[in-house]
Parts: sequence; structure tokens; C-alpha cells
Amino acid sequence: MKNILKIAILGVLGLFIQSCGNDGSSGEKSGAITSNAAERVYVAPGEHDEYYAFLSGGYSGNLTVYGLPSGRMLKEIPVFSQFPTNGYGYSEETVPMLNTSFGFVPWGDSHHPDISQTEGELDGRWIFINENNTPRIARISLETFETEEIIEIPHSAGNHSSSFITENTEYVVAGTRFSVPYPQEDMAIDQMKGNFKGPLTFIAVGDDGRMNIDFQLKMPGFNYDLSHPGRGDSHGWFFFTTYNTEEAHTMQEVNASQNDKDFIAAVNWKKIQEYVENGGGKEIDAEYAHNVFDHSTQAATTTMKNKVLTVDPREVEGAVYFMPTPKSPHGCDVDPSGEYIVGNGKLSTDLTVHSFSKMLKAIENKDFDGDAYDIPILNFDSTLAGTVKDGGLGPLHTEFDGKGNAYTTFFISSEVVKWKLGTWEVLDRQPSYYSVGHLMIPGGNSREPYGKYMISMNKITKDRYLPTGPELEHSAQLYDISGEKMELLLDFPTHGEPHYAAGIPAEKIKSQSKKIYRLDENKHEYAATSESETKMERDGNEVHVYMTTVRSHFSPDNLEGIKVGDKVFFHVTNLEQDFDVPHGFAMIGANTSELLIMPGQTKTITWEPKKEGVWPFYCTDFCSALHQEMQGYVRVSGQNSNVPLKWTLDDEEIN
Ligand code: RUQ
Ligand code: CUA
Repeated sequence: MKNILKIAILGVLGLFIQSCGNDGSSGEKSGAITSNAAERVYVAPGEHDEYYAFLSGGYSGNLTVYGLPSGRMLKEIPVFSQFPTNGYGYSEETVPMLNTSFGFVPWGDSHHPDISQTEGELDGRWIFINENNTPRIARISLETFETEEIIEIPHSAGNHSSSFITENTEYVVAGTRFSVPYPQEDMAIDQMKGNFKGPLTFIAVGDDGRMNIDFQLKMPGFNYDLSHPGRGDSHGWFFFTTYNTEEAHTMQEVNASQNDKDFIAAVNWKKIQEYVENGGGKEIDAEYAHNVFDHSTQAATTTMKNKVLTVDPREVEGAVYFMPTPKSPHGCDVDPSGEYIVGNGKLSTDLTVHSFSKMLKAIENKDFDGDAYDIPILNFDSTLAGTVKDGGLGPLHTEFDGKGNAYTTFFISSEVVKWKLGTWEVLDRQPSYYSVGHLMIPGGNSREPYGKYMISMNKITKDRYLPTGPELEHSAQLYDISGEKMELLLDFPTHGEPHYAAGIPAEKIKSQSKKIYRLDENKHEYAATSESETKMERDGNEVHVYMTTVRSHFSPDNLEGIKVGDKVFFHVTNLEQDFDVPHGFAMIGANTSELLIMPGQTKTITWEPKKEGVWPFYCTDFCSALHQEMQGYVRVSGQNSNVPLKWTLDDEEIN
């Protein structure tokens, strides 16, 4: 009976979402747009945007880069998914990036990008992003805008409360959304309660950016949804929202909504770090891939690892506390001062704000309200800083403008609400089109937000753009938040499903952006750094072609001596040393993608010719007036032929 009632309530919430979209599509078109909005987002031809915005690609597995305020898409950075546009995940050099303990995984679900920080400020070195499905974290260079490293998270499942970083980039965290047997084992599903665990993984980041799993905290088997680091006074702590503290293993939509309050877990990682440094914790078996792209060899390698250090939180005094937080909280956001921790109960209308200083006092006074698996639960009233009343319906995420205001998204009532830290009063609300998930203020997750713009990332698009059939891109909206009221300036479509985003002033990174790879630094094993080095080599049925490109020919461009049944490796080096002169390489019938080779770079694809004949290849990127002439032939002979290897350019043999 009780369950039926709950289902009915959820049903009503569902209806609300529906009607919300419908209202918008039939009602006034674009909300209250200020008359000079166009001017304020207009970036004249040839001019640059003021901010970079990095939006997660959700089920595209990638990261997209936009300029603000124009909303122009600048780039898609491949991270967890193969990307035929430039050969990422297809080229021999990048295939290892997608290795995991489950084998080669060509797709991912990316959620929450976070930019590296120094002393609580964005420093523009790297951006991290999590993969939710096959738990991984990637690090992307903000110099090359390329994925440099991916580490798999063992024993995790649904890597959602991730990839948030501490204020000096000491750690990037990865919390499991689904609790699972830890370590994995064959077990009856209905034995979940008390037996599954929720490991939270702390990955140390070196000065060179290299990631290394420091420890895993073996937490009770709740779902760890989102997290954020403490900052300022609360630096040294990390906060994670939990839901399904009921530990229901089925029909969670009802069974995980039974408890009036779940928890925010407050983790004192400095304490645990100390404990681990002094030999604490226990090594257990694990299997996970660590993939690193080396810019000098231009190739990625995979190292399989087999141990991880696990820490039982009950063995480190004062390491973890639970703060009761109403109604299956989702977002877990910390304000720029580090004092306030906002927990947004998805099924509530109110926001719960905890106080860090009150939390410390409650811990000191042992102001507990029982425990969960021996982890102390703090008294709700003793950590509560305040409640934002009737913000809206279905709060998800909160960001901050650095001027004492917070902005929270409400999915069900489809709006962004501005409220004041400390007084908890609602100051403004603006509708979103439609059903907003995350929002982002550049630097909004740091001590120094840049409170000029905010973007909301909306889940439902419906009528905002020209229809494109049943499948629509999601939609973002740009608001000017420099005044008292939020002003909607712009809509722009986004790619995949942006969950979260990170923004940074363009000034902080644009001057360091790499333009070319230097040929004299190319340490690729199969590079040919001049045309005279180009050649073919046979090793059994493997043929290696050392090839170069320069406007507007390949060297060699006539290749003979290849046989049906061979495996041909085309190692193509782009000899150009000018900014923005890539060449492409595509071979007829190759079961892979093209290569897009940046100046000074070497990339490799393989081709297994199936039929005799003379087969063409060509450059895919319009590189010069004679791009169309940038082509060549490969002669393929029968398996038993004795045509010798021969490689020529302009009918001359190269050597
Ligand atoms: S979580 S809104 Cu990854 Cu909110 Cu998507
Ligand atoms: Cu090289 Cu087109």
C-alpha cells in the first residue's frame, strides 16, 4: 500500500515534468529577453570569446569546448570514445588509451569536468573528467587540448561522484554510485544489504599531472552520488552525497526513497593520507588499466596494475562522519569560503545547507545521533546552517558567484533560483527551457568564481530549435549574472548530454595553447622526419610504411610489393611546421578511421588488403590548392607473388 502511494507521488512528479515542457512550447517563446541581449553575446568576426567553457559530452564520452558569451562550439576533445574525426581510439598510437581490465572499451559516459587548481584558484594546467559506466578518470592537457592519461578505477561501479579535485590538485576523487561486492564476487543480489560496499577512491596527482591511486575508502554500501572538496578552512575534507541508504537492491525508485534523510559523508582525507603515509591500510588485489600518452614518442601505453590500498574508515579515528540530509540528495556543493555545504534533496523543495564550523563543533562535542555501520551520524540540527525554503521543485546543483550568492537548478519546476548565502532568502528565479540539470559559473567550484556569466544545461529541448526529427541535441542557456537579476541572453545547442561543465577566463590559457609539434622533438618509433627517410620494411607478413606528408604530396606515393594477406602499417609523419596545416590519410577499405596528423606528428593506421589490384589513398583534409592532387597508389599482388617492395616518388626510388 505504502509503495503504491509512493509510486503515485512519483507519477505526479513525472507529470509535472511533462506539463512543464508543454507549457513552454505553447506559451511565450523565449522568456524575458533584454532588448540588448544580442549585443552582449555578439563576438564580432575575428574576435575571441572571453571564456572557455568545457562541457561534458555525457553519452558521447567526450568533452566539448565552447566560447562564452557567444556559445560557439570550438572543439570536441575525444576522451573515452573513439573519434573518427581525428583517428583517436583508432590510430595505433591512441588505441591503448581505451584499454581497461574489461579489454578495449571504445565508449564512455562522461559527466563532470573539473579544472586543476592552485591555492583554490583555477590554474589552467589540466582538466579532469570522469567516466561513469566503466569507471575511469581522464586528464586532458589545456596546452594541447588532448587526453593525456586515463586511469581505471577498480572495484567501483558507476563512477559518478567524480572527478572533483582538491584546491591544490592534491587529489582527484572517484566515488562509486552503485554499491557492489568489494572486491567483486558471486553473491545473491538480495544479500546486498550490509554486504555490498561503496568504495571512494582518492587518486593522487603529481606535479606533472600523473595520476596514481593512493587509497580506497571502504564505505558502507550506499550510493555515492556527487561530491565536492572543502576549501579555505575546510580544505582537507571532502563531502559526498549519498542516496539509497536504505540499501535497496530493487525498484529503487520507490525503495530508495523510504528514508526521510540520507547523508552527506564528510571525509577528512588529510587524516587518512597521514594514516596511509604511516603504513596504514591494507593492500588488496585489484585489476585496472593505467593509460598514458607520451608526447615525445607520440604514443600511448597501457600498464595493468594489480594492487590497491584499501582503508577501513572505522580504523582511522575521526576520518568520516555522516551529516543527515533530506530526501535523496543529489548535488553536494561547497561555497567559495568553504564554510557552507549545500545538499540538494531531489525529492524536496527545500535546500539543506550545512555549516563546516558547526560540523567541527558537533564532532568535538560528540553530538551524535547514532551511527551507520559504526560511522558516527552527526545531529541534523547541530550541523544545519540554514534552509532555503521553497526554492522550487527537484533541486539538483548549486554554483556560486563569489559575491555571496548561490544559484540552484530545479529540474522539476524547470528554473534556476538565485539565493543569498547566510540569509537563505530567494532573490530571483528564471525559467529554464527546459528541465535544467547542471549549471556552471566559470570558477564556480573554486575560491575565486568569475561571476559574470552562468550557463544552465537543460535536459529537454523540444521546440527551442528547428526540429531535427525525434532526436534533438540538448540545450544550454547563457545568463548574465552580474546584476541583481539573472538575465537570459542566449540559447545554444550542446552535443551529447552535458552534465557538468567547467569554465575559465580565456586569458588564463589561450597564450599557452600549443600550435605545432616540433619535428626535431618527434621521438616516434616509426617517424620519418624527412622525405629521404621514407621507406618500406617487410617483417614476415607485416609491412611497415614510413611515410611523410607535405603540401601537396605523400612520400612515397607509389608503393609496390604488398600482398593479399599482409598487414600494412602506415606510419604517417606530417612534415609541416606551420600552425593549422594538418594532413589526413585515408586508405580504401581500411577497417579503421582516417588519420588526421598535426604538424610534426606521426600517426599510424593498419590496413589488411583483401584483394589484388591497385588501390588509392588520399589526404582527407583540404590543405592547399592542390589538396585534390594529394593522393597515391598501392599495388597489391597475389599471396604468392614475388613482386619486390618498391617505394617511389615522381618515379624515383627513395633512399
Ligand atoms: S549529474 S545533471 Cu552527473 Cu546531476 Cu547529470
Ligand atoms: Cu594534405 Cu589535403
